[in-house]
Amino acid sequence: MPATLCSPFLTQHEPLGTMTDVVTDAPGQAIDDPRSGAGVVWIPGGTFRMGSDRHYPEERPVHRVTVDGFWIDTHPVTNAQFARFVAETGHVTVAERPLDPADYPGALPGLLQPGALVFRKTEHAVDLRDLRNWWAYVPGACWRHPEGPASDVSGRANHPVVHVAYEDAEAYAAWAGKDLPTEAEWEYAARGGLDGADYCWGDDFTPGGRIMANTWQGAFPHENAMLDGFAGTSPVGAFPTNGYGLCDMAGNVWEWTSDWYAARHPTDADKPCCVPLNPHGPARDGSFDPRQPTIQIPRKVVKGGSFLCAPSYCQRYRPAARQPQMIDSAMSHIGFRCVIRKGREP
Ligand SMILES: [Ca+2]
Repeated sequence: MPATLCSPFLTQHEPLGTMTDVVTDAPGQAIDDPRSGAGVVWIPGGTFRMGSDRHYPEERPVHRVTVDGFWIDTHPVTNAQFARFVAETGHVTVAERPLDPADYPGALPGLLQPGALVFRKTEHAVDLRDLRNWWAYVPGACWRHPEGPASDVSGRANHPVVHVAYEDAEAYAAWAGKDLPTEAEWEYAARGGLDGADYCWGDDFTPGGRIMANTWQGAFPHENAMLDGFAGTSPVGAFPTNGYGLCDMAGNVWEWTSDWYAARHPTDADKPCCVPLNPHGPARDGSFDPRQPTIQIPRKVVKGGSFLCAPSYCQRYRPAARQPQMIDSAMSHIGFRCVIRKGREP
């Protein structure tokens, strides 16, 4: 197996040590998390430049942040891992539960059946300002049936689980003895030690012509050239790892973080002494969507972009990129990974 590719099977069958063996200033030592059996890597703490002043407005301003060291899953939680969690706990995901009409004033009855939002490639070019052109609410769609009741995850055990709302991700993390990452932790890990770089691997999107992440090639959303080999999600480990040995920190699926969303980052600290340590994001009440005032569902930050991010439409396959997501959202391009903070090692 090439050293630049990560594999959950490598880390599951060839553990390199235990969590307490790890030298805390050295990154990249993948070991088994003894609770969930997932590969985790120690990310040494440090200060980095979070955000970007060169891309979308919500990524501004660049500001310094310090995070303590933490463990993070080497890849997004897979269908196989999520299935084990469900088998052991009986967890029923948000997308599988009946909806309360009180939470969705004005919604058509057909939209109140359990289900999830499924991406559908269009036949031709559409108005890119209207997401309804390619997102369909599909009753019966859920993590077990990603495209609807007639679909399943056979052959996709090693793909990231999708259609998980925030509380599903939280429940998984609690079961695994972990937490969801803050946005700062997630971005710091995604940068892989390349402070200030545009991408997880440097400043060139396709170094030497190589596609480094599962994104969308072609004119979105009607022409998926699939030059990376994948129309939808891909198995974790199909693309090169970043400098910390992490898979899929760009593309494949968006990943939940624990931070509430605000449309801008805080400004940079005036002095090194005042750089925020382990920030947890802004307050919940500011996270609501101002364009939809009748919907009072708070929004968390998701990171990393997905297989739907295209240079022509959404260049969010970058560590600084971020997007707000209502916490009840179950979509075919959102998954998650977990962290373990110091002092919580099993
Ligand atoms: Ca792709």
